[in-house]
Amino acid sequence: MQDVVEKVYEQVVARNRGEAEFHQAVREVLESLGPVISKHPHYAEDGLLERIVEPERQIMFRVPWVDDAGAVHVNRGFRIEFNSALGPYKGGLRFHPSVNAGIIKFLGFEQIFKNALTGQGIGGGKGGSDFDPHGRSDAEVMRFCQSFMTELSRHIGPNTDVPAGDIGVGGREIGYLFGQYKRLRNSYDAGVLTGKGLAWGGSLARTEATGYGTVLFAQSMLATKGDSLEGKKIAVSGAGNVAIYAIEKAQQLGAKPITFSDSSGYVVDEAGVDLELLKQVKEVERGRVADYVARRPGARLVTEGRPWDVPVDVALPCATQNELDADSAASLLRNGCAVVAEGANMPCTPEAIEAFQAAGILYAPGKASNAGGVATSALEMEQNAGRTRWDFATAEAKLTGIMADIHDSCVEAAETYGRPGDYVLGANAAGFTRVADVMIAHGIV
Ligand code: NDP
Ligand code: 2IT
Repeated sequence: MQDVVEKVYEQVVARNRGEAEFHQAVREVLESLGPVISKHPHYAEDGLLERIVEPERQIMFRVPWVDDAGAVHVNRGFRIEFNSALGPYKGGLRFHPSVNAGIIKFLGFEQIFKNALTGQGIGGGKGGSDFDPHGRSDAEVMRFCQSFMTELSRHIGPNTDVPAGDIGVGGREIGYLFGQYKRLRNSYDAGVLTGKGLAWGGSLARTEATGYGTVLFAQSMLATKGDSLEGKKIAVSGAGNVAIYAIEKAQQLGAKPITFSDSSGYVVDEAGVDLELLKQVKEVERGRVADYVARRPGARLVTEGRPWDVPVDVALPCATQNELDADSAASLLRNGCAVVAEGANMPCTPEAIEAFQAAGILYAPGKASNAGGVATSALEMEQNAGRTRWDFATAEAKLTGIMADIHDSCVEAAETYGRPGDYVLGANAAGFTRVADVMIAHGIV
């Protein structure tokens, strides 16, 4: 790392003790900024770097709720409003027992640059809770969401901060959150949340957008080599929103996804994933991956490890952070995998990324390849503001155009800063310069 960025990194570590994931996300961005600052030293002036790594506002609150048996639980709620240079804070809410300030901060930090890459007017933020929705009844999830929103509602608004879904937060949770917000404010502010139901302000293609966008990005990377996804075998991790729609788009483009996973293990289905069955098990029944295997002859369940040992051409990590480490990367490379596109946020460890880059394969960081979700959230906000509704084809065409533009911005920035084909440098440099130019225009705030 260059001296100037190294100093900023050391400050981040000292001021945010023990927040390993946040340090990791900051380090990756700062490492990319060396060549940018060498060429344009003004980006290191006026405390710009020091300001960009410090959230504008961090909110942490108590979320008390009562379970079906009458027992009281106390969870912790978070909203990190990281950067509003480009627009209202925008980013998802994650409900998972592993959530803490460092996790939300890493996600909020990534979101700044991801949102900048979309070219839309959205700042960066993230929130969530250490609440675990697994095994909870609808009524318990509703009471939790109502308590969470009772506090969060003071801090958000269609022009201030616009949350959406992430791990553990899908259509059901967004519904309960919206219902409570509307009740507290006595105002139908559709644009305060995205990922809404289609009958009450949601956008067609938002459900599909993150997974679809990730696969479209992989297709664009392959196109730079005169290749495509047609006929490629794919390993997908996760079995949630991102994984399911990555599998759907990959199948539409003629590829063959053969794995998916959840925290109980991974499934290998050499015949190709039966998507209708997977949706039935995961979206309708909220079941486990074993329920798929029980109904699918030929599919097998592996309860140890992750799907990266299965020989494939393309890997799409779509579950969670640091789920693909150096050993997994070595195994993918040994088996001839030539494309990795991140559907999740920060799923590959720094050592895995280094291995992919050293091997010269196509590797896309999540802030570029999974930006289709938030981009379509911004399209949802646009429809809400105009009190209009586009059909599926219109929304999907816009998503496709945005993903192609993000891909091209990454390629161009990587070339500008002397590392053609380096999508990490490309995404960080292109995202950073968009935010930084506006921060400079706004003065020292
Ligand atoms: P979901 O909650 O719909 O699905 C998450 C999936 O990942 C589940 O199968 C879950 O299994 C698995 N998973 C989560 N945490 C772990 C863990 N610690 N260990 C093993 N498996 C785990 O979430 P999404 O699909 O929405 O999100 C997946 C990833 O994509 C996240 O990194 C998220 O930040 C990112 N992302 C999501 C976007 C969106 O629009 N939803 C947009 C951009 C990025 P289990 O149910 O067993 O926990
Ligand atoms: O990580 C992400 O980009 C998301 N979870 C989606 C955020 C959003 O506001 O749609």
